[in-house]
Amino acid sequence: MSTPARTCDDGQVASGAVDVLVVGAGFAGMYAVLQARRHGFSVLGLEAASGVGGVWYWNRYPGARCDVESIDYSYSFDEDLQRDWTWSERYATQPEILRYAEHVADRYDLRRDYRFDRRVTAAAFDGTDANWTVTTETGECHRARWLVFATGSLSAPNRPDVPGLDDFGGLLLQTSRWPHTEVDLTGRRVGVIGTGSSGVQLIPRVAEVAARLTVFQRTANYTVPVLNRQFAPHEWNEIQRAYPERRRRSWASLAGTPHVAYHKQYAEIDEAERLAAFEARWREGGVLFGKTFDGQAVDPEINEAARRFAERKVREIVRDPQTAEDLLPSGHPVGAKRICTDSGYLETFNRGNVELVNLRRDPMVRITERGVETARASHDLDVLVLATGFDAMTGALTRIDVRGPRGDVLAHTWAHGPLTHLGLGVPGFPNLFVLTGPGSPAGLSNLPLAAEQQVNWLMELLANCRQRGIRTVEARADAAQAWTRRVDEAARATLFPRADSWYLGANVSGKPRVFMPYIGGFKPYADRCDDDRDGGYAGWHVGDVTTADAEDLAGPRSEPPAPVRGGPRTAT
Ligand code: N01
Repeated sequence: MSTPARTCDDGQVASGAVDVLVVGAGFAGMYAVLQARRHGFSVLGLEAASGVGGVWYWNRYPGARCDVESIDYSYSFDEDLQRDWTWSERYATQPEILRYAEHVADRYDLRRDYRFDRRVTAAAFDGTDANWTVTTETGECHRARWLVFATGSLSAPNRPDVPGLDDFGGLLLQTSRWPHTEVDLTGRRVGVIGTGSSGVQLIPRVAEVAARLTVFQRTANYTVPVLNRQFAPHEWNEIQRAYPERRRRSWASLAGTPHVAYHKQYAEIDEAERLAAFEARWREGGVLFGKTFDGQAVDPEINEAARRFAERKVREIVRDPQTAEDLLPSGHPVGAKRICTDSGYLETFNRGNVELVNLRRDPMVRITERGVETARASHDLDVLVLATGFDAMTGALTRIDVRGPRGDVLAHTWAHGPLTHLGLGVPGFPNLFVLTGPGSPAGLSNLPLAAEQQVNWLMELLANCRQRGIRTVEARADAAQAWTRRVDEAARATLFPRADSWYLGANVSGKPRVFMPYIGGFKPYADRCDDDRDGGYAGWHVGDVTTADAEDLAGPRSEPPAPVRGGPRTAT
């Protein structure tokens, strides 16, 4: 490819070049802006939304809450912040998490470095001055030495390819773009397409008020009651006392939370104890059921035992035998798609105003002006909700026209699946870094901690470059190929590739089937990043402007910088 890097006309450039430009104001982006500032860099944040919060800004559908416990799903970098914020519930709702994000933005005065309502549409690297030029939908251009994409793994909505979607005459909603004003569904005929985490949370809330709710299910999912509860005021003293140890365990864990599997191995115990262990996890509530035993995501026998247990729960709860049958997940191992967490989801199907349409038996034919037509029936609707998920991990980035100095286009480089070194850098794109994206453990970990780990590592690298007068850093092609192979091999060692999940891109038609997140664990990943640094950033070309062709990517072009010690906190 030989497309030249594009530059803005002078009249379009909104400001002089900054050191660091961060795209996105979710948890990763906000922390990147803060740490860039603390490291003494000039920084600019661009955000498509009108405020901070990322996924928690957009996903405002009724019932939205996080499936990671609130006391874990928060930043750990500042003990004063941790002490000053009080979560009201075990699993926080979307409004409370958004309030937390806004509180963080206020506390560190982050908005002063952000421009909102600026959707980034293009970025091009100018090899002559080693700067990125970043263009927004509003036509603004900005220049920066280092470009950090914190655009989120679950942010680009997946609009299903269903014939006639635009013909629908009623109100069409999407969970990931829910209106900011209240939507009154009282007494209306509502249809919901999609039964992943979003649909499973939304459906019970809609059923409470709708005249009639029709759920269009393509794949039944494993769902576990979340068993949410309010925190009592006196609990906070105990939570605060235990926080340091809880965080220490989380930083040393595989998923960024302090939880561990059952204390005995599945093979060592009898059937009664196995069932008791599953029951205990079920009663604990939430996604941990998917990790009851060590090896549950790897060993088909343990996984099958978990499946049988979950099946019994569905049959106990759902009264109509055919509906229960339709709600039984089949064809994918427990946990290989993100387990859903619910508040009364299965019970919803015992209501008289709720109908389940199993699209495997009664396929969707088209959307019409009046509603949804399946092979066997026409369903008239006032409101149709798409709970159809995301073009996950890569979608937010490949929708941006990102061009490197040798004409590489990111969407083309990733056409057969994402190629990254440590999920952080992409060969062909110097000075560009991706946070919580493909090749990182973020999609399978507690995101705020995953973001902190990557940002800490990145800022140490950038500070190091500044100290050494280094203008460019680019992931080496061989390192990226090796890391991408490792991401793939780690997934293949588990049962995860057996499910048509968003981890694999299988939910988006035409997307290559490649397992995208690193499943080897949060702490092992952090250690791998630290090894890379301690090896003198061995996976990167560290030097001046990269003008070489692909063959030249085989070795470092200048002395790599020595690691800077005593920087921000890391996972160890
Ligand atoms: O999206 P999904 P989501 N016709 O992709 C169906 C996180 N999250 O927004 O499975 C009919 O899981 C699709 O069917 P199938 C969490 O990590 C967390 O619900 O592809 N159906 C599926 O049922 C989660 O995993 C929280 O066969 C179609 C559904 O739409 C991730 O976000 C809350 C279809 C999409 O499910 C994504 O969850 C919400 C079509 N053409 C989200 N296209 C919590 O923290 C798609 N579907 C609790």
